[in-house]
Amino acid sequence: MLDEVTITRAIVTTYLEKFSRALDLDVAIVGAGPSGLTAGYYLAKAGRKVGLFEKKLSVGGGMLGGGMLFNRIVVQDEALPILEELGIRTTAFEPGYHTADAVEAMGCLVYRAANAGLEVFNCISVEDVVFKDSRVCGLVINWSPVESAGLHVDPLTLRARFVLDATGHGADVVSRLVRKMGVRLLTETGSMMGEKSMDAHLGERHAVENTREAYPGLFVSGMAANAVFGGYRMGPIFGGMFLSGHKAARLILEGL
Ligand code: 48H
Repeated sequence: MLDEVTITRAIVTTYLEKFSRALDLDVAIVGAGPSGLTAGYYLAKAGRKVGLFEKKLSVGGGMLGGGMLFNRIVVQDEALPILEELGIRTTAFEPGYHTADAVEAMGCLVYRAANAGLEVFNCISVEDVVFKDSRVCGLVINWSPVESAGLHVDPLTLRARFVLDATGHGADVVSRLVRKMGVRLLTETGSMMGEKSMDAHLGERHAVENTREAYPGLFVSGMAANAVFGGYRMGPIFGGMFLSGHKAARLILEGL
């Protein structure tokens, strides 16, 4: 006979165990889009204690919608080895261009990352960072429905040796840090340089080049990297997002 309260206790107990493990992390990733999940996969694969916080109920960020809701993505040659490693099937279109199903790509990415040990927390918004000795060293989090309902509920806090802002176009973590602390970023101007208009070729290159530390303890990847360091946008080609996540993981592993 199945018991409702045992089902409830199983959920509450194991969630709290998972949450407790995430209170002291090697790396805290914000945003479950392609770049954040790819970084999470490689960091977890390297044996690091890594947690990812996503404010939406669903994971996947901007990849699930493909281009204008046509749920296919395009990737270029350079990114193919990563897609192959993740088990994402691709079809050659024209020389240098490959396509994949956006939903399958996201499913494979989440599956491989979770299997490698990435702990994913959905419906949790990052609303601030922990800031000590001129360094970002943790996250301030709350349930996203609390935020969207405008309830006055104090957040909770976790510690991380490094934080990765993978929040896409808004570069939400870096924006909040700049707004609250008025810090000088590691950009050319010291401030957020802002995303530029569309140039697929440059945008893809910039997403990878701009993947780096934006402030001590705080790295950026994907579209957040272009928003912070001033890169072009690229539309629904996603190779740069996978490559950026891969690079973010490599740089953070060096830092650890
Ligand atoms: C928790 C948060 C918070 C927060 C936001 O936008 P994403 O898919 O991010 P990337 O950079 O991995 O991929 C970008 C790509 O999807 C894209 O938009 C492209 C290629 N655009 C090109 C173009 O020309 O437009 O995912 C970011 C995730 C989302 O799921 C957000 O919900 C989440 O971050 N997020 N999670 N706390 N404060 N802010």
